Amino acid sequence: MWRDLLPVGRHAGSGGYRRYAWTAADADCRAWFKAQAGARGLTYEVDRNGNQWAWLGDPLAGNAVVTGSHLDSVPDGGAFDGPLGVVSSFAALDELRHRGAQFTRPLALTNFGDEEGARFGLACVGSRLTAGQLTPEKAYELRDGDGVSLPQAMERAGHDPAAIGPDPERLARIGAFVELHVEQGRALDLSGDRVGIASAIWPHGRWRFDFHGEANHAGTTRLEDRRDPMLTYAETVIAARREARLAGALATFGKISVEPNGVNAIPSLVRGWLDSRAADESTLDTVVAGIEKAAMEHAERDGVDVRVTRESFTPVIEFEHALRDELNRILGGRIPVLGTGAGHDAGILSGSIPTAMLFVRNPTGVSHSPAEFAGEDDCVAGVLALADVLEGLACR
Ligand code: HGY
Ligand code: MN
Ligand code: MN
Repeated sequence: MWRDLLPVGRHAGSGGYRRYAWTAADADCRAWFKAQAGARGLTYEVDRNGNQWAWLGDPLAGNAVVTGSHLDSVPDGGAFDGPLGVVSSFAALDELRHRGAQFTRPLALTNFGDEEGARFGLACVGSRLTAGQLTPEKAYELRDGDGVSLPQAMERAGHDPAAIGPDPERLARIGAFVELHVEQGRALDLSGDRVGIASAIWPHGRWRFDFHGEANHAGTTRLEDRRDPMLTYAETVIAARREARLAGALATFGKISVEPNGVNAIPSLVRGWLDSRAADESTLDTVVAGIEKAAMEHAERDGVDVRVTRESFTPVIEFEHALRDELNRILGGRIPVLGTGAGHDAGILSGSIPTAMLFVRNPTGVSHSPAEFAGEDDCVAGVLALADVLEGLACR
């Protein structure tokens, strides 16, 4: 399964993945998921928001145990972030069938669409729509870098955008959702464990900073006559690092767009996207406020106008303790429980249903990079742990 998926959406030059929502690469990933479901005789469906489901047992019976993750990637992402959870779900089902496990609850395997938000800028679109945390109206406003709207992209990919929206009936039929994910950090490498359980997800958000300056000639405009937004942007990036360091938080400007983006032209507009995360919301608020304040002060000095728009925000997620402790009990009680700064569909869904996460050791901690890696032994340990958890939850 793993090898079948590896080449899909992989960029030859970077070795990274470009599996963006509703693109051809995404369609190939979806076709792979449907084929794996069919090969196991599972009942396949696509829900109103484009998430894929593969059912064993009656999808309408209720109290289902669901496991899965996402197949889309960040630009030049790694092979494991998302796909490891989906492949492990199918492999865990194979293992349970090998064990002759008798299911007493419906089981579903899922691929949640557009988790990374790489194309339309908002993470976890499939699960947010389903959980009612993103309204169809707001979803309709999302556009990619070429101005293609989310509904247009869905339509071109063969999914009816008119259907998108909350799906409380579906969520009401789920008793527990467990997502296995490669760890995006080194806690398990440092503790020497193959598998961990999630305790919480840090609050995090995305803010777009628009720096409006004055386009002019790079070769003839005196420095004192410039209103250069790139200068203000650069000062803001430095301020972001300072604010984050002082607060023990995280702040990243990873994406920028420049107009007109000419080597010999002072830009008229620089857009920078801030991703900031902290262990608690008040710290996060302080960090972002500090960065905004610095941006305004530098903009004042540079004769630049800056506007900040919050594009997404996810409050702190505390995974349900009962399910978290049940997983630990099933796995022998000595599994490390660790927090994370990475967002996940399980985090979004935790507002609607009991959810939990299993992490698989990532020896370097590197993620959102072609260098992302997890060893086969650790991945197998993850599959067996997921199989044990599913057996403990759905086969008693
Ligand atoms: O950004 C995140 O934390 C996740 O990878 N979507
Ligand atoms: Mn990710
Ligand atoms: Mn992920």
